[in-house]
Amino acid sequence: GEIYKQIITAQQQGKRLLAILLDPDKVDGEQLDVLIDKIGQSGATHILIGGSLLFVDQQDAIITALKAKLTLPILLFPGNAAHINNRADGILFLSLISGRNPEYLIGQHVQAAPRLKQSQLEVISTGYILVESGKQTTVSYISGTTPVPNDKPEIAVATALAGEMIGHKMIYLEAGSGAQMPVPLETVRKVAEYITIPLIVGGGIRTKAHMEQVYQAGATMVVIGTAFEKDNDFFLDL
Ligand code: 1GP
Repeated sequence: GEIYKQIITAQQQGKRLLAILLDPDKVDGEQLDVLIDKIGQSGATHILIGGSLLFVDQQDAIITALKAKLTLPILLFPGNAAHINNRADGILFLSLISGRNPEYLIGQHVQAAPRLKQSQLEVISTGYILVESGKQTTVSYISGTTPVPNDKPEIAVATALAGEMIGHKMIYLEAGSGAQMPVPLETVRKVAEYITIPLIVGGGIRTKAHMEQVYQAGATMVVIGTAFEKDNDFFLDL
């Protein structure tokens, strides 16, 4: 439980955690060394790896290369049970609690559990809440679920509270990778106010000013994927 303990400590001390999300399908294998150096210089505290689909079979190679150079904890951010990889340090065991598709609430988890039991991965149960963000996102389409309406923070709050009461250890408010509209700050603020477990926020965060606002609103961890993918120097002046 080391990774989760550190996240809880950070939350208690009001420290900000920053995760870089690497989607294996979007990583240029030829540029991996450069990318890893940039991650090392970024100030990130965690690396998330995963995506909805895996076209390119390079998750293993990416994790191996990351481990050779960096000591940051690597957490799987899986699209389904097939994406489990024992080389990572832990897994966000995501339950898509904003949706009503049993496959992503419990089905994939049943398939994953025996493999996770045999692995060394630290399993961190995470209530995953998808918030409407303009154009339909991959995660909404693939999961066949409707996100929480963007102008209904109270639904996000009730969902997050239910997630905490069910026993999830963290809540992840997600607009979806490359989202047109990120999770509204008001929603982040209200959810952070009601839950006691750490709050992760990601999707469509493109500027450092916006990152700052998301932390101010109460996020313990901010996740940046696309902005870093497009510009590997995104974090340099952080
Ligand atoms: C997606 O929250 C993450 O699952 C990151 O989103 O790619 O938009 O930064 P971006």
